[in-house]
Amino acid sequence: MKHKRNFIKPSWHMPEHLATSESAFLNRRSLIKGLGLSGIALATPPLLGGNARAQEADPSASLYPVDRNEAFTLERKITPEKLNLTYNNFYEFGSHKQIHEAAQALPIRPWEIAIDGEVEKPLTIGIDDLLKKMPLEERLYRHRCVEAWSMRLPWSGFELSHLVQMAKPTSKAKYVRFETFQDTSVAPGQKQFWYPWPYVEAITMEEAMNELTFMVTGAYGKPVSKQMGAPVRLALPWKYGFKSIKSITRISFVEKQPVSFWEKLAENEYGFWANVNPEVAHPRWSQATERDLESGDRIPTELYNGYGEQVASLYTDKQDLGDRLYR
Ligand SMILES: Nc1nc2c(c(=O)[nH]1)N[C@H]1C(S)=C(S)[C@@H](COP(=O)(O)O)O[C@H]1N2
Ligand SMILES: [Mo]
Repeated sequence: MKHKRNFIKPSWHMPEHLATSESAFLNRRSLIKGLGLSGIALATPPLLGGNARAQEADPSASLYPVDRNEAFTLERKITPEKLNLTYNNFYEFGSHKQIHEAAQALPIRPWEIAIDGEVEKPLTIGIDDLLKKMPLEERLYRHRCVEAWSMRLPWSGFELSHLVQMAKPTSKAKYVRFETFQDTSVAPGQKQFWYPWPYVEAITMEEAMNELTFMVTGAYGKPVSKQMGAPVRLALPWKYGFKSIKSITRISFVEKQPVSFWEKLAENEYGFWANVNPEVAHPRWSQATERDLESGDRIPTELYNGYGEQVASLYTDKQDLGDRLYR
């Protein structure tokens, strides 16, 4: 018999309108707007922690901005950077949206990424060496959280397929598994033992080679911020946001399907595939519409978050998985 572990539910285990941290945040925002103070009050404050390394300037800053790839554009406007910098999901720093100050404690240099598993030669590479090898470009992508809020942003980075080519996986490699850093001395959330740290996500090799699968190293024309997953995170715009793992330290090519962080916690709600689908409700809320973070407008959610043209073919042979493709 399977025994379900009891754990404290994150805010997105509640119906969205009951998530207090979020509604408190939105009220604060409209209050600030009303006072005309948004620029001052919402600006990210200077670093508060005592970690000297964390305060160093990002050595990759001179690489940005990079040229935009016009093949990836949007109909609606980009979500303001300030909103993106102050409304985040990053459970390592707390299970609410206002983790941006806490995340500044994360040291992002030196930052090594291990590439291992079913590859010709496992290796460890520093982020700045990796950045030199990869062709950087900017793309405008949508982002759809499983909690039913959404935004649009200009990511900079490189296609994961380039890294896969560099890694030379063997024919045994069927999945790519990603792991986030683990360090309780900087990430207080990781002291919450009921979560299965470190954060892990995984995709199939086919998904990894898809042109949409993007390794993000920058946003809004500069290095990606710590709260958004510096120095490197994934962007899988046709999947729910939790698949887009932040602050990656290990990329493994593996034979068996890995179990991801949220899947371990609640496999019936946050499955391996997690493709956006308006017709398959989360067990506790509808996915038919989403709330645009900036305007608050409810907009219809699209199948594969609007990226069907690029990714639908990945799943034509998997329709027998039914709802499991979507949750
Ligand atoms: N390591 C790690 N990666 C993560 C998360 C997290 O808690 N830890 N949250 C995920 C979720 S649920 C979402 S919606 C996005 C949020 O990215 P953003 O804060 O840049 O909007 O990051 C994803 N990646
Ligand atoms: Mo999310």
